[in-house]
Amino acid sequence: KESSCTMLSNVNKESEKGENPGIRSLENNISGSDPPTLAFPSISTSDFKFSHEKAAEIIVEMVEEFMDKLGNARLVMVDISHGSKILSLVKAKAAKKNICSTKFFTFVGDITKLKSDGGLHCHVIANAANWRLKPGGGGVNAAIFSAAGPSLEEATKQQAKSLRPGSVVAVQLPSTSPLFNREGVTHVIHVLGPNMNPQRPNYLNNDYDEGCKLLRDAYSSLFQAFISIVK
Ligand code: AR6
Repeated sequence: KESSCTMLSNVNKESEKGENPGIRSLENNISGSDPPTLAFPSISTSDFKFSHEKAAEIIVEMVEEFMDKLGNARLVMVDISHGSKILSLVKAKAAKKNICSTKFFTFVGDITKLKSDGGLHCHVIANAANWRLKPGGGGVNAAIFSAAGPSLEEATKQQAKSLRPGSVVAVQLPSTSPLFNREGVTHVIHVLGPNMNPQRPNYLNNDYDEGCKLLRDAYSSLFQAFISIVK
């Protein structure tokens, strides 16, 4: 198990040129069929104003906890911006731990165009949702609902009407969705993270004891839901 990870990460390093290490060559050369992959954004750290430092700590901790449960599946943390602070923090923290770099890595790109723009096929993507599970509102939520088309809103409504902070709902994308057809995304997992923005619902008023607990719950539920989908 360990040797196959070492072998893969060497290939990964050798082909590393820019911010996104050797994804195309990994996909083309090593795996005939893509390993089941979850792409997730940093939950709560933009509009919800959660501490980047605390979030990075929790992300790496939760990824580490789930490593052994992944089988051949992998987790990819995505951010749209090249200067992403949270991505750099997570990358640095993950490098200090014994985390297999082919089972977990960071990637710069639009989560709605990972395959078409980035050559990275992700079967499942996570959304940083709002409690009403509504489209719009900016950020990654607006991008995913817009790229997926109205069928995502319909399919979501059939699963749940609202979300509690720290919880998730997994939605299978109807085959009519452009996100399914163009990007090969089969599921969207909506995640509601803790909110530290006084102008948004469920404001935690800087209570990071509760906030960190809820963010751990959110990632744990997300990774568990992904594993249930792909196993
Ligand atoms: N692709 C990849 N990453 C993205 C994209 C994209 N297209 N767009 C944004 N990000 P946010 P939150 C990154 O604010 O803090 C919404 O209005 C972004 O850089 O989307 O959990 C909802 O309706 C950041 O790192 O989510 C909620 O009300 C990360 O995605 C509220 O915002 C999450 O930023 C949720 O706030």
